[in-house]
Amino acid sequence: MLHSCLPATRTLGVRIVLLLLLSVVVDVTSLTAENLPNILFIMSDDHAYQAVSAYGSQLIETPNIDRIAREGMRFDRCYVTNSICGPSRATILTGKYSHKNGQYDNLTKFDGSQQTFPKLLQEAGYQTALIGKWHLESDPTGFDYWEILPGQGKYYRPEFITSAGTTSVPGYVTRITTDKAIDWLRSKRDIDKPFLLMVHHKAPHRNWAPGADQLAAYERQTFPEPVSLFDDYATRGTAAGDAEMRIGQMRPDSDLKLWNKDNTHRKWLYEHLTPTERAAWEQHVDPRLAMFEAAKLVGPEQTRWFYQLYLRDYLACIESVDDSVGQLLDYLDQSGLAGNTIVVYVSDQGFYLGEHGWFDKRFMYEESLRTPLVVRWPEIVKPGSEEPRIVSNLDFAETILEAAGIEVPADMQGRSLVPLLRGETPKDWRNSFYYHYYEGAQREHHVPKHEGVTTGNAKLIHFYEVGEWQLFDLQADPHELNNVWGQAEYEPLQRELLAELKRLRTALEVPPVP
Ligand code: SGN
Ligand code: CA
Repeated sequence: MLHSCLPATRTLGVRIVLLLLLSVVVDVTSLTAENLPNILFIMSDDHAYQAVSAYGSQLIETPNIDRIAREGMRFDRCYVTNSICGPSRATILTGKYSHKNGQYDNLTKFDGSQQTFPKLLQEAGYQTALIGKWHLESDPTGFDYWEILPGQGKYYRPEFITSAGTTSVPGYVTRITTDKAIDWLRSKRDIDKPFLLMVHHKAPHRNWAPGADQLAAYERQTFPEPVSLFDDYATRGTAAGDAEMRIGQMRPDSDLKLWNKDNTHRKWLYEHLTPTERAAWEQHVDPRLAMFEAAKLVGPEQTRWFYQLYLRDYLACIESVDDSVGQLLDYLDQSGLAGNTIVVYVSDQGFYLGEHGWFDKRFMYEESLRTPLVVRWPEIVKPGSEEPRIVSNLDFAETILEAAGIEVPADMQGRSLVPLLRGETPKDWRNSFYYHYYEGAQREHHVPKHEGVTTGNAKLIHFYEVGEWQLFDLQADPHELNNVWGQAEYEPLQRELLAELKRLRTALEVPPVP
């Protein structure tokens, strides 16, 4: 395809001339600037693939996200490089691992002076916009237009920062972010230029506060429990056992909204609500507290109850995200943009919905390593395709650059997904993937630093901060409950993965760890 063989020209004008020149010798129809694809990149925060019906969720229907999958491609093994917000976002922007882009954890301020894919698109004549969660501390660079939430942002009456200052907007964050995105598409962009619009939702991040309209959506449902809700962490040492992210450790007030009238979280939230929103919340949570107090649950029974409340709120937050996807897709249809716009839906990482008894992310275990990813690209992606190969948030920058006809810089560490999107089967596609989590046991949730390698069928993890190794045969043990490190029958697999870890560390130039 022509796009991939275009040289790295930096201005749209030069690229159009080149395209026209090439059109003399190449018989393709997509040779005008109007045909450069737009990119709508929608990302949520902490959306587990277990809560997407396109992935077979037993918990929720997500018809709009599913529509992208149905009309495009569903990726079944999209792994993140470092399963936490800031680092994932930095990897997406740079196409590089944390040790190359400097964003090791959520505490670091992103170095916005470095190369990012929005900057390269901008230099090539694209119009670039970002709306929603950013969480990288420094001001965005490479965007013609940006409106971001400060830090984690608020669910209700959120503040938005622009280069001109901060404003707070009454209402619910997912809806406001969507309205701002549609407003930008409708009236703020230059219709003569192709665009990149990144819409970054706060939802469904902790503390899982649903929109007033969605509060009751799941309140009467009872959800199946995952097999490892009462994981005893046997065979997985202190690395898993000492993490503080068990459902039973949730805060009843802020996490589960079991609050009485004087509760500080309740007071804080209610101050941010409109009168209508407040009435909906009171009607919703007051009976919850009454039922909880009447039940007097302790131990495992309390954990079971917490799990149900957690999922009710978490899924109701996703309901708003799925609605947002629907509104954005509708706008593309109504405006005539749909045919020439690549639509991506992804989360910044995966999330635990009770597996291993947990909420949150960070670990290299499957639920947080793997993130949902669906992509629609009319005319290019065969509708309803499913892609089982290992892909990563490391690949997004390269993919979008190639789709826009821009040469991928040699120092990016991922690989363009364009061949996979075209339905090709590259023989040299990656068979293994390197992961590294840096925040460490001293930080929130006490997950020790670790690195590892997975082939999708087997996984090796080195929790070097606490000196523990884990090895999983994912085919025999998909829930990762049985660490077989050091077992004689797995010695060949162990040796193979140790060698692969070493190979990947060298190829990716990862500095030594203690
Ligand atoms: C907050 C949450 C944590 C969560 C981090 C990082 N605590 O600190 O549970 O792991 O964000 O999330 S809370 O009490 O403030 O809700 S991330 O997605 O931004 O990386
Ligand atoms: Ca996140």
